[in-house]
Amino acid sequence: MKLVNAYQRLALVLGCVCVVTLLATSASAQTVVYRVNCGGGTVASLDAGPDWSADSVAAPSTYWAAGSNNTGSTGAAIDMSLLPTNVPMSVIQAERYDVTSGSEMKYVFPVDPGTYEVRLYFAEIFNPGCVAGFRQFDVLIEGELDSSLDNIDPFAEFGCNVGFGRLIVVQADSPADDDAGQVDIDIEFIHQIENPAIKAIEVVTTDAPPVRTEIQSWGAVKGWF
Ligand SMILES: [Ca+2]
Ligand SMILES: [Ca+2]
Ligand SMILES: [Ca+2]
Ligand SMILES: [Ca+2]
Repeated sequence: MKLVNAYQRLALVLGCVCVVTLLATSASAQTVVYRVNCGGGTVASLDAGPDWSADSVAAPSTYWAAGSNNTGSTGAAIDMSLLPTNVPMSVIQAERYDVTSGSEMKYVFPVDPGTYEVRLYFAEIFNPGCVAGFRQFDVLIEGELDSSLDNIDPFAEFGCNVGFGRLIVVQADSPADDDAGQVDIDIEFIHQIENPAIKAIEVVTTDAPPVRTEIQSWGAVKGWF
């Protein structure tokens, strides 16, 4: 009788542990670890997350690791209809870009080992660039090229002054492309035609299941563009 009770108690305890674990998993919130306003100053957050940190010529982001120190901006209104409502328009109105000489543009974000969403924000805001084929670039995440980040042509895809985002889930625990002594997420912008340009970057924790070793899923999975 005592043995049965012990098993019953054990089952009850295990059952509670399982329920608690499932609830904890399904209820876990995503945390914004990094938020960078590429090409501009600090912009106040529109949600409970951190502000969009500065990455201007005078005050480049700590996480900007390579490329020419060039920025651009527009006063024109941006069509924000494709983006989440917590993305400020002013963040999309300023960009960092990289000229062909020297290194390719790169950002490096030190992180704890784990799985993260890398959210990249784009738009064609350079008026002469509002021609299909004017600008094309690739973005490598942890040295890998996802098809959604191959030959990005912002004007050809969405037109002039239209903000859009691409979301990549990456597992940051591979030493292959990490700097000595730290696990990090490397984001590199590779010239194809004219200069690569980026408006903003977010790194966000996620419980998304693994699909591939490094880059694990992409925008269309979660309704990004
Ligand atoms: Ca360069
Ligand atoms: Ca390419
Ligand atoms: Ca890395
Ligand atoms: Ca920006």
